[in-house]
Amino acid sequence: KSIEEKSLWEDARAMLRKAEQDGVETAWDRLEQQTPHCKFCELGTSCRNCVMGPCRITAKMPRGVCGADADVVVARNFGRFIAGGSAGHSDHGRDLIEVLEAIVEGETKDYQIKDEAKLRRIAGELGVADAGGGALAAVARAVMEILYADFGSRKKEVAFLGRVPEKRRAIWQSLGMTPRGVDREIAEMMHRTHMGCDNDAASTLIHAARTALADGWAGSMIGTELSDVIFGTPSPKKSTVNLGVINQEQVNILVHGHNPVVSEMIVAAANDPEMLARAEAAGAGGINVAGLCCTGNEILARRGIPMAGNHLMTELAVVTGAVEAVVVDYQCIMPSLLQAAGCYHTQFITTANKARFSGAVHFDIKPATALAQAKEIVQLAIDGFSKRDPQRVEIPSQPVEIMTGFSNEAILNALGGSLTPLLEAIKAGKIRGVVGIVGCNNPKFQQDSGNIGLTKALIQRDILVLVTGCVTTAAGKAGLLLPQAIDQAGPGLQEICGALGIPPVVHFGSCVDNSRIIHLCALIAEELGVDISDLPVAASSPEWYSEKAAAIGLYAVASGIYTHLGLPPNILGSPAVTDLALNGLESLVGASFVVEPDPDKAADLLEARIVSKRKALGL
Ligand code: BF8
Repeated sequence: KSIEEKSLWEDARAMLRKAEQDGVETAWDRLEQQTPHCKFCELGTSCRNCVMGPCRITAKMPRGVCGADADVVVARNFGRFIAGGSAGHSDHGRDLIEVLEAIVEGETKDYQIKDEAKLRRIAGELGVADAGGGALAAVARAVMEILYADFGSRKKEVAFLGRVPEKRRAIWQSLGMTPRGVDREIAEMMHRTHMGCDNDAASTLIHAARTALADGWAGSMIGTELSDVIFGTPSPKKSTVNLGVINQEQVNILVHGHNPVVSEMIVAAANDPEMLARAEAAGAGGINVAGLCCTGNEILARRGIPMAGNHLMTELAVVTGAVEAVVVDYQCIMPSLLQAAGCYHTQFITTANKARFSGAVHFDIKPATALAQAKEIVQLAIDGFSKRDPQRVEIPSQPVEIMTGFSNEAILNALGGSLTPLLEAIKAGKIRGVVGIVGCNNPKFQQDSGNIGLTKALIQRDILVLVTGCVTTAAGKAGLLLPQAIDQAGPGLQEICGALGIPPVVHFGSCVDNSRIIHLCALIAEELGVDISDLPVAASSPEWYSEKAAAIGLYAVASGIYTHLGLPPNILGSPAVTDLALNGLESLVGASFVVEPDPDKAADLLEARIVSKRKALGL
């Protein structure tokens, strides 16, 4: 692939050229080495679940040693894939409960409850007595206990199930899909996929959906809601995006990973006057914290901290040669970053015991000592500033301005406190529908071409786009997260977004914040007295790569949202599983997956779905 074919962006292309000169290997290089991929793994027909195997299923060898056929093997592999993704988001959510516990127990002063009103609102929703007037610590403790219990076994259903429209709950109930405890569904998925358990592909897939629902309506939702409680609920603000946010004159610290528990402390430490004085004493013009991937989305939405890049920009950010430290927590952190950092003066700093990288500087960040530890990390970055080699620095591109900070609360606020204006705009066809475009980069695609192609095609058709995760950075770089981007939208969106002063592409946060989108869909469905599957809404992940993205896709579908993927998961080796994903789920949960790599064709499919839903609603 030429450099132009690898990425849509000038900042990426410049850094790909520099990486070649500097001898830094990137994901694109490794993809080339790994291509062609193992066909059995691609089709999902290889099984490594026991040591009678490993087995490969083919026409000539239609069963593994245990007797499992392609359908069973593919379903088992996909089930475990979904369990992995659900575990990632949900363990992230649990870490926030632990921080809330540390606050409640008085073990930390570094974290506080920033959005008391939201905590009380959630407490009321969860049935906590005296949620509005009780002592804050007692209310917080009660919420903590209820949410901890969401990870256990002795539950009939997860705590936020009350947010799900009744019609949807009835569908789940009839299918045995109602999510109980997060850990329970994940453990049961591992159990079912052990040799000799669930040998019915459809049954395994139903449980995969239940596991994914436990992610969306519990693990991720807890992650979002408690992050808002502890760090504040996002509200609209301006920021900037792309590699140009790296500052030549300053100590540059990039935070990467997912949980705001670490990145928020790094931001706080970098703003500490003493640390700033030390940076100046080291000859720097200040301390610049910028984000990568989803923890970047967290501090972008809440604090307006600039975003350096999405998934495939993480290595390239280091290639600028101007980064003193990359501070990571967990998920989506390429192990290669350690080698890339080693080519420059960049320190690679890990902060979570569950995400260690051999050779990295490690801090086991704990709530009680988080700020002091974050200051130590910032000090390491300041110390690194003098080691930067100016000859090897190249910062490409000028930052692009963006508008960020949309949450359901912020949307309601912008609408004057009720969803009615939004529903009226949808009914009048000014907003014909809403699509959440979410997820990743994958070097199998030209970086962000699918993300941007689809976003532009939809807004032209008066379909409002909500973005999260790595699509945020893509949309931002393309100038689509600014109110003036309504120029590129259809007349209806121009009118509505113009009147509200919001962009036609709305940043809704990180990947766990897809829970905001399903919650919003549930609120709209309730308001209209219909099911989520009746709404003119859809989801898409044009360039997805991860287990987590698959879990998001599956909880969207199981929640009734038609979901487009730019490439299929590794299931094509089973016609039965593939047919269920693309067709059969429609009759079960009222939505299915559709796979289409071409963004314009994908836009046609999503538009057609929206048109049919509008028609069915009499719109
Ligand atoms: O959780 S979008 S590449 S960073 S998996 Fe990862 Fe995909 Fe980015 Fe956020 Ni989500």
